[in-house]
Amino acid sequence: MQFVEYKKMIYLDGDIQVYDNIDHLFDLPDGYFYAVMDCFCEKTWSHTPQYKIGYCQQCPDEVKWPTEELGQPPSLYFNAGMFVFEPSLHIYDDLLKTLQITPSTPFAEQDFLNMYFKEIYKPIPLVYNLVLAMLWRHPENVELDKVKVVHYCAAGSKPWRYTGKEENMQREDIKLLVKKWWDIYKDESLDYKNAVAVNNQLIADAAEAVNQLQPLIAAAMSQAGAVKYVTAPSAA
Ligand SMILES: [Mn+2]
Ligand SMILES: [Zn+2]
Repeated sequence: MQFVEYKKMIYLDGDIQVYDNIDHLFDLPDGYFYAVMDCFCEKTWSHTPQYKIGYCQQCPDEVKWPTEELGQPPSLYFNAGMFVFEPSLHIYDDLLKTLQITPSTPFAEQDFLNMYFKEIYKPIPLVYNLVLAMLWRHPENVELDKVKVVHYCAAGSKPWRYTGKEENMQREDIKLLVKKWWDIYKDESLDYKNAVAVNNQLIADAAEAVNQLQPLIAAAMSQAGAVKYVTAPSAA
């Protein structure tokens, strides 16, 4: 699969659910890599200087980046669970080549993609990839009813193995989002097979309707034909 027939695509992790139409993302200007900025506040970030000094790009004014000690602030860093990109065989080859000479880092492909696309990365609003930790780390940035895409990435939040025992997992917003995932999962009208079956039935119904109309259509055609072949007046 090369996908080169597509101009733009949206990658989504398997632990992501889309709750609203996001087609308009395909209309974003070409030439950029779009994704939502990550949050550095959870323990999974404890290996980073950001975490150590309590700096997060989601609230860059709370703890300012100490430029004098640490130099320029780090580039904006995206969560790679969702991104808008332009398929390209050239970039594909170059990604593989670059990977060969890149030392591995704790956030594996996410770190790599951030490094590789640093120059053309453009942040998009967090409604396109709600990283769950945002709910308790930066609640002032989140309007839950506006969120279109939810990323069940926090420890214990995967809906298919949710127990509610891990930290923060008893929050009402989390319970609501887990229920929302199950509602979609159980909705048979959204199943691909059902969709195909429904579509086939519609086609069959339409064909049957045309069959029943056939005598009428034939009659109409012959009448039309009769009109058509009326001899034109010689003077025309
Ligand atoms: Mn994920
Ligand atoms: Zn944060």
